[in-house]
Amino acid sequence: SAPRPFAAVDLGAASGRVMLGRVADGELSLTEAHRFPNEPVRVGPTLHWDILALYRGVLDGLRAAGRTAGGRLASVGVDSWAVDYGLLDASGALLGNPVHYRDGRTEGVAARVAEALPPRDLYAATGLQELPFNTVYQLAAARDTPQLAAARTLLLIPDLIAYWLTGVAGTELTNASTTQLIDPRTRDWSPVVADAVGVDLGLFPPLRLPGAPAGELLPGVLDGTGLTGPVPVTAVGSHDTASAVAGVPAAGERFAYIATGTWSLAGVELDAPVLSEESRRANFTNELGVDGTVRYLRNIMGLWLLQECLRDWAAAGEPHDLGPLLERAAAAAPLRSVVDAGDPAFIAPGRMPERIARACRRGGQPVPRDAGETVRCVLDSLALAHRAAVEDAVRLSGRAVDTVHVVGGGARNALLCQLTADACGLPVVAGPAEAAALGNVLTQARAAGAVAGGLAESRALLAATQPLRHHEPSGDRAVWDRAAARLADAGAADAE
Ligand code: LFR
Repeated sequence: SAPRPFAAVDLGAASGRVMLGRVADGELSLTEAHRFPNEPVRVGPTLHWDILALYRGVLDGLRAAGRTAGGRLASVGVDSWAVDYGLLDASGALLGNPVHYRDGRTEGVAARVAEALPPRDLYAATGLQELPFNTVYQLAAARDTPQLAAARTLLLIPDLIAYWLTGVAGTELTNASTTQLIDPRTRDWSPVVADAVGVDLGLFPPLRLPGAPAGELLPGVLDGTGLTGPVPVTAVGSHDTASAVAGVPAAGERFAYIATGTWSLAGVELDAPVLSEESRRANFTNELGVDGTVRYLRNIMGLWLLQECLRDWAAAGEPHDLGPLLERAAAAAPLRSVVDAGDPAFIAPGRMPERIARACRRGGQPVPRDAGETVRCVLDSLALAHRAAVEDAVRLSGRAVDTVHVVGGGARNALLCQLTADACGLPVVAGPAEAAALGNVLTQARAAGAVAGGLAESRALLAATQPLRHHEPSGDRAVWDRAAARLADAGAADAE
């Protein structure tokens, strides 16, 4: 009989999915069992994840996966976005709905933490890019709340889902590295940071590594999903970006990657962190990857800018279909105006077209006149930010690259991929779009002995089996230099 498939639960900020991965004799295929929207809910001032709706989506997905697979799965792995968490009380009950990283409660908190621990010391200890929503800042914002006082356990989102599926609590390392409480040199907790910020590390269950066993589906879960036990759950790179990087179909090590979805995560894979002051000032992060790797990358706003424009236009009664809109963007004048896609001012939701127009005006650039021009501005700006991140990663790490791999949802956006190739002056290999789910599946398959070798062998399997598109760099790179200079001037004028 055919070998049992692996189920990858992959929760993104815009949607969640359960994918079935089949691995056998040099073959690797991925099919979608179930996809469901991820719709945050504002209650009072606070933006929450609808965690039970997401968990229902996971159960529906496992049921659908089971139907396709005759009720039998080889294993399940869970990944999601990073930094966010749920708190459990002493009985294991969830305390409140997890708060969304785009919630405003962390405003100004980084400055407060900086008084206890100077940014350069925090960076030297954790190597993490300062983003307002890092778990450390969320916990500092929640300090002295009754909820945190009642909490006995903190579970990052994928660990929370895994806990509900198995009853086993753990803290997967790649995602733990986004808390800003992990030292990337020891790949263990940093008591120095925890003490300085007043975080109780005892809230975190033991660390576990990608590939480690993470329990079995509980009898109630098997019942509810029609699966036949035992079904093991395997820790994967539970940070979706860690799984996406594991899912990059690269050969060798001379490559940069850009994991594009709601965010663009652009950088290189290293063996050791870069913790220099220069790296901190360049806003580079050292997140941990599977197999002892370091994901040296920069967080860039990503397709969030486009998603939020679409949401705004639809709410205003002028919905746009993405296909025609991208055609208009492709036909629009290139690099007419660009915004800083790394600017934290774009993190919060709402009124995105207006905010983009304002940023253009402030930078002394023409304001986009319609939706097509707005989308062109977004994609040009992303390509420009991709280029800066790739160049800085190369410069700061000393790792030379000759190819840029674009994976994740943005790999489907041919215009974005071509602009990225043009801006970087490097060939772009686009795909797979479902790199996170594939990285998730491959980590499980390796743990089960269904795929031999390490990351390199898994990547060769991806390259041999997944459809990829190639974009050669075209045009004059100097136009990108000029756009970058324009943006730098605007930023300098703004800071004055
Ligand atoms: C991408 C991602 C990024 C992380 C952001 C917030 O989905 O996981 O890596 O910085 O979401 O968690």
